[in-house]
Amino acid sequence: MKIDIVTIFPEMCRAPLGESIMGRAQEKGLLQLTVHDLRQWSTDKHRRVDDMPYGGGQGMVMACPPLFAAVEALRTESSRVVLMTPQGPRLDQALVQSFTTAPHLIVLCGHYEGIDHRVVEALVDDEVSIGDYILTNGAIAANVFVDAVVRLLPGVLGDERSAVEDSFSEGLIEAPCYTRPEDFRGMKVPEILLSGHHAKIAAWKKAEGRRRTAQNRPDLLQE
Ligand code: J9Q
Repeated sequence: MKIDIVTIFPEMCRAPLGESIMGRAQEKGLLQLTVHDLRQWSTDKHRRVDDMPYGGGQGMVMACPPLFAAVEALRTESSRVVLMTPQGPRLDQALVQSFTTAPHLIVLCGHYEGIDHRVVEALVDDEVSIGDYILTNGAIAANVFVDAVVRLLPGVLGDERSAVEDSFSEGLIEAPCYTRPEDFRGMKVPEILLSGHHAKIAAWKKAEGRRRTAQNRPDLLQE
């Protein structure tokens, strides 16, 4: 998969997406990631990419010309243009899945109070929010989005199983997990996990997963 991220804070994506599994996905040739500085498409002598809002209001608005120039330079027939914005549909695992078959993603990161709506209307295929809270800029959200998509690409995770079996892929939270020591300051690992009864352990994990889902995420149980 090819991914181009367009942001005024390229370092905010380069470091996080260069580490660990995302870094290895690139070394393995499974991900071709380029992080672009939007200012390179600014024609303003001060390299400005934003301007005052028409009709008044707080803050600045990201202007059309640099964003149009960026997308027009980067897009091909097969590109899907994604805008990180708190106004988009909320990202969940099903929406993440839907991006895994795209050969090319162009991820636009908004900043400031907003982005000229003509960008959304004319260029953007998908608006994506990573959750109901306000970030300082879209590059933070882009890291979350790219990580969630790329880890699902074939060959990216060493252990193919873990992509499918992780929390949420079955719509429920996982059972709690433990490692050595068996007794830490008097806090003991549940007996059943030490028993070696694989069927009983599986049943316990399923029940604990359900219990934790009901406790922490009742919204996941109401389909
Ligand atoms: C660009 N808060 O928030 C949640 N998902 C995306 C965002 C976001 C933000 C500010 C700018 C994206």
